[in-house]
Amino acid sequence: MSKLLILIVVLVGALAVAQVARVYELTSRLRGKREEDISPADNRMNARLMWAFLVAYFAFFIWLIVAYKDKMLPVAASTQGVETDWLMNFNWAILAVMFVVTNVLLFFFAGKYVYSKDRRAFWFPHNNKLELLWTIVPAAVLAVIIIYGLNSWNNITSPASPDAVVVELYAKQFDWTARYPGQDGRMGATDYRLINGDNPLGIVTAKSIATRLAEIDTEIAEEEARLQGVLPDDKVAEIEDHIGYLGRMASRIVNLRVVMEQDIKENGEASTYLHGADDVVTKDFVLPVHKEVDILIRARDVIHSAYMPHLRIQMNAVPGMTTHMKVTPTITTDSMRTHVMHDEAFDFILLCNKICGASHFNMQMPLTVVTASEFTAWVAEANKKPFEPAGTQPGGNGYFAGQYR
Ligand SMILES: [Cu+2]
Repeated sequence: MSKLLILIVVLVGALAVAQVARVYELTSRLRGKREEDISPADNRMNARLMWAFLVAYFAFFIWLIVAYKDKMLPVAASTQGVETDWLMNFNWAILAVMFVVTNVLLFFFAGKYVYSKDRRAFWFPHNNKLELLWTIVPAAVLAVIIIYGLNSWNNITSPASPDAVVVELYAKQFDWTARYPGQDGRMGATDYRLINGDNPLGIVTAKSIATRLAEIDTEIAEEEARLQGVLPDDKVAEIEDHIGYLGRMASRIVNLRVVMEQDIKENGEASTYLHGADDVVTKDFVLPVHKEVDILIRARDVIHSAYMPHLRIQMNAVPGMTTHMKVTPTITTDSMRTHVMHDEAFDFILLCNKICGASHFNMQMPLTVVTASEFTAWVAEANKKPFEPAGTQPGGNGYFAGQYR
């Protein structure tokens, strides 16, 4: 209601201003004044207003910086973040100088060179030296920014060192899941066709393949049972379509199994298909301090973006490919709480920074940065709950065994 009132007041105010302007225009016309006749007094007032605006404009600009200072991010908590901050501040410094110089000149000159009938405008068509200056200086500054930026980008995206900690972040609408490589220190292969309730990341193992085939087998059996009932034609067509789809899915999974078996035969222990069972799939995102971390990023459905503002790192999560970025955290969560934020509830955060759907705003996961020894202990504990505990047998009832093998 109050919003409506404000809207009405604003509208009525605008109407009033329009009417006053119209009255002024009509009286001017009655006095025989033409619209383009502007009195020296008017000109002087506009010139003074230019200066007044200049002062108000910069006062507001400085007030903004002071008032919102505490809304800025705290100190960067990774080595890459320090570099990114330097680059950002370097850009801001250049922008600030250009902003102040150009705006002061613009409004100061607009006020100073108010119309005077004794003064002629100076005709200044061309100057090679000036042209060169304002081409070469910005080009040189841009080159420095781009070369420095490319260098930082390469530092973040180049291959990680072999002893880096590896963690995978898996994005889907609308949450994150982390995966650690488990006891063997290697990530297992994944395939989206194996995704189900127990295997949210589609990790490929002999067992997960058998389980998924059995699941599809059950689904087909259920659909076939539905066909036994009395159904309208369109429903029958729909179910037959679905059965066809499930069959194609199953034969692709059988292909995957062939590829897996071939890979294991060729590469033996080195095959990525042998490293998935001990992977740790978790909602706890924990990283060690002062150690290089290689973050692998995948997405299930649409493009998301893994963003850790306190570490100043971000990378898109793209369906169908694995992106990665390196980060070396430099401050633990505990130190952030006691020494930086003075807030016992503070947590680092992983956010989705790509508008990916209705609940995008809530797509986040806390990140805990711990000391090296705490991390070792955490990993040991996490490894006790692998994706597939040792000794479990491949599931499935063998429906496809005869059909596809
Ligand atoms: Cu998202």
